[in-house]
Amino acid sequence: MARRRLVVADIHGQIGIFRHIADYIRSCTARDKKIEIGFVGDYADRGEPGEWQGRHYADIGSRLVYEELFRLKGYFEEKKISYFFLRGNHERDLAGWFDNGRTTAKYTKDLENTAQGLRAEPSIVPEVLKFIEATALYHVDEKEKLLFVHGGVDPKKENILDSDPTYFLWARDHFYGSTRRYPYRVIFGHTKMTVPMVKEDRIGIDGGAYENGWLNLLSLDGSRAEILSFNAEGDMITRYKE
Ligand SMILES: [Mn+2]
Repeated sequence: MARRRLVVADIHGQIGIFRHIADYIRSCTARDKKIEIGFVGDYADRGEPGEWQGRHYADIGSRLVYEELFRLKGYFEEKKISYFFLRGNHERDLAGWFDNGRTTAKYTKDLENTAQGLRAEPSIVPEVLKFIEATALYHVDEKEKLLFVHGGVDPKKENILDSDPTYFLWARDHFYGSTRRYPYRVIFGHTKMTVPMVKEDRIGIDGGAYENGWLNLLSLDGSRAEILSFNAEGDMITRYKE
């Protein structure tokens, strides 16, 4: 029997919304410990502004999201709930920023803000870097023929698992717009879609939370996909249902 999965789209430091999703995950897994929880990456960057110990930060949300992720990870381990954290292009950028101050130019200001929020209490930085290092480029279920990835895959590769890491992190329309029939149902984030793309061989779940205030959560039960969306007030709507 197929297992149920809950997969969180690109969080991008939206702590106000993510807290509701974390609570939802805790309540679902308290009832059913067999649910697997997945994250498709882009946890930080462009996060919420706010106060931290009396000081204002342009992005404190990214820090708070990491803290919540670490709490969740501890909870999964304690309760023996399976999970996976994938790497997004923003994780690679953030790690590069801490490593040598260099990164994709257009994100520099956002990364500076994220780094400042993390350095508000710098002991979290090595923990974040360790977390990023442990993230996977993809997660695959060969039995159910499911592939989870941040950006996408190279449609020209016979075995799409041989795609270059740049594809896993960055792929856009040449991947999801391809006429090829993929051998897996590829679940991906990275590209904001007002209407989620749900096809037999691909599901795009990033709704662009940092722009519109709604963060998507895919519930996948066998081949049945349902996309829920949460806002900071804790409202939950169904964006897609099969
Ligand atoms: Mn991305």
